[in-house]
Amino acid sequence: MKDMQEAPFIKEVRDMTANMYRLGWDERNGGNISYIVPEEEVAKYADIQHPVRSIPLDFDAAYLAGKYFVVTGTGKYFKNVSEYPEVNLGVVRIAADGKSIDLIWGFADGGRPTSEFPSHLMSHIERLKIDPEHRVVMHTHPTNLIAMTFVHELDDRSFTRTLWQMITECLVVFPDGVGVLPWMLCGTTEIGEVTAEKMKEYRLVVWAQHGIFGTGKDLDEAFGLIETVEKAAEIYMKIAHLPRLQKIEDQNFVALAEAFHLDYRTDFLDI
Ligand code: 2HA
Ligand code: ZN
Repeated sequence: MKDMQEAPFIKEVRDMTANMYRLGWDERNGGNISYIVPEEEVAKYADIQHPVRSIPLDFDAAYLAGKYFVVTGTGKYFKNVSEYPEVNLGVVRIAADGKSIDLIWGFADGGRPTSEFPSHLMSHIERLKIDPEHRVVMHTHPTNLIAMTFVHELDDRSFTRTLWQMITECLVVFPDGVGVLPWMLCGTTEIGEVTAEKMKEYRLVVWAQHGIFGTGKDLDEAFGLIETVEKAAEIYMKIAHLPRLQKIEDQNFVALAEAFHLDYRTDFLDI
């Protein structure tokens, strides 16, 4: 059997967590990733017939029964994932009844998936209903985005408009906009449910004063969405207190949408 630590999907998560740590978004145990991988890929690196142990889930994930995920561990630091993947990551399979998960590999010190795993799984379910290619849920604490949630109103439309107005390409990258939730207790099924509800409309959901959830068909897509939002938030935080002499007008968004054939939230424009 090949070495799981060298599996391409583990290597991708090792590289991504190291990159995100260096951006300063994943202090201490901040942030978590879950990534759907095909059974035939996992089977090249582990004995899928004999799980290491079973871990209970406190909600019904039957919709995802039989699916395999790479997931970061609760209490684990992104800083350490690349060097010690077998302790900080797990490869898990959702059990047939959806009420527990089988650990196939990893969490070698007795660990468990991230405390946000319910939010991840509920978001996976909603995104898969919309896009069968969907694979990744990524949660992180981008600095400028969190700052912006202290000084900007928190409705989806106005938050999205401000982000779009900060960089021309924002409308092209996330024409579907971003959903925004007020401060809520994290790590609960309640925040998972409202996050997943927003995921019916958006690939990105902001948690005010906490961070963001990004989704996509691969790690690059989820990360690319989040880094674009974070860059826009950074520009907002640099200019929010300054007089503005120019802006991107709604007419400019219409021109962009025509040029790039965008399917975008026209109801977020004032025209
Ligand atoms: O995994 O980021 O929201 C730690 C967190 C919880
Ligand atoms: Zn968090």
